Amino acid sequence: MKRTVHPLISKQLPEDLAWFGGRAAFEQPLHVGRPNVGDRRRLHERLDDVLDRRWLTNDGPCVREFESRIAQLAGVSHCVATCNGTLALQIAIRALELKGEVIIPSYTFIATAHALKWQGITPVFGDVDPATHNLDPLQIEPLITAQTTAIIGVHLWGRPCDVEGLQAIAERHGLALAFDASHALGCSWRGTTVGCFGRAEVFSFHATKFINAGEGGAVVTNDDALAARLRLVRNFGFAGYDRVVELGTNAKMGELSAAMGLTSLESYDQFVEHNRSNYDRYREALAGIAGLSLAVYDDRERSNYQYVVVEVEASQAGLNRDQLIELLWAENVLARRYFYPGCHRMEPYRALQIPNQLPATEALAARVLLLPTGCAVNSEEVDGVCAVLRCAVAHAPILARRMVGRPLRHVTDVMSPM
Ligand code: T4K
Repeated sequence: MKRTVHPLISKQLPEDLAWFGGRAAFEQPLHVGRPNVGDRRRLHERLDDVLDRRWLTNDGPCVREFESRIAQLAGVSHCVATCNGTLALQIAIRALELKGEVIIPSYTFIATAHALKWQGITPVFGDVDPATHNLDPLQIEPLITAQTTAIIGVHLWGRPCDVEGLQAIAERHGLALAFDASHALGCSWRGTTVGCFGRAEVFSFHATKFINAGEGGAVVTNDDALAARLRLVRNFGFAGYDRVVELGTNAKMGELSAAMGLTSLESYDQFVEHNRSNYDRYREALAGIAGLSLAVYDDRERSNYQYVVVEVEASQAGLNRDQLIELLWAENVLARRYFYPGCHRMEPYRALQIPNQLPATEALAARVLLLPTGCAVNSEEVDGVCAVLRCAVAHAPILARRMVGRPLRHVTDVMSPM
């Protein structure tokens, strides 16, 4: 699909904005999670090989190769590939024998919480550090009870958790530590690649991730026994043709997904480079816009730069996050409110929460805006998105007045007090 910024469209005056009747900046929607597509020819070759072999799933050669490449990339001895990241979390939780209560952040994709609840385990939500958006070790100890069995940190946006801080608490209280590393393939913390931390880490290879298998996931670990258990649980608990030795499920990755994943991995450097270049462009272009701050990736670490995350300080920008989303969608920029409104405000967790318990999470859920990036977004389009934001903030007082009382078309639910 060809998508261009309209060359003659200027975003200078309030009436230039599409929400107020101007022409939209983009003819086609600009998405946050447009899949990266690698070398099609290689993909087609691989798919032909899969079909020629007539081996479509159940530990086929593409899956095994994919596992070995991911293990190598993450610097671990084992990778167990799955059909998606959610099932990877579920089999990790099962194989680690977690039960009772597990502490996780609420500021994450809902799958982190659901993977626990699905197995009768209560997710207990810890608050995040407003600077890193990750689980704050200082908030965890008051949440530990006799039922707590583990902490699962989430390396949000690919920025790793305070692994050492979480490890110290886990050790002090005899808890398992694992990580939802869905965003963090190839990222590092203090020079060590994500994958090596805790008992196990989980990746997602969903279409919207920078390395994708269409749908896919993986658990990685350095623990031989755990890896063997993960393989059993992934495949119904089969230990041989006719021997089931434990309660398993079907979480297997198929060959077609692995073929896509392998092809994606071959373009790893190019994808990261493209993300990095978009991120740098956003950083430059957003720098002077009042009230907008870009979440920064630490230059000393390896990052995949797959998310462009902006925090909106409404008192400085003159417009709040939801008003900016509204203006952007009208321009065909489909910015997102990840991870609004926080898992603790979603079902089936709402009833368990105490109001005002997660102030940093609540603040982020109201401020964070994700902007389009990935290989489907080029630098000219980044400039187009930033031009809309610059225009909006420059005319914020007028726009805010005009928007008052007019229903927001694209932002349907607004966070209310708990
Ligand atoms: N833990 C964490 C921390 C996660 O972020 C996730 C997934 C998981 C666990 C679970 O992993 P998986 O079981 O999903 O492997 C998307 C993804 O569906 C989800 O994988 C991802 N996190 C989450 C952050 O984002 P939605 O609800 O935003 O998806 P959707 O359909 O609105 O798509 C996002 C954007 O991408 C849209 O603008 C449309 C565009 N898109 C999407 C697809 C699927 C495309 O252009 N092409 C496509 O094929 O959740």
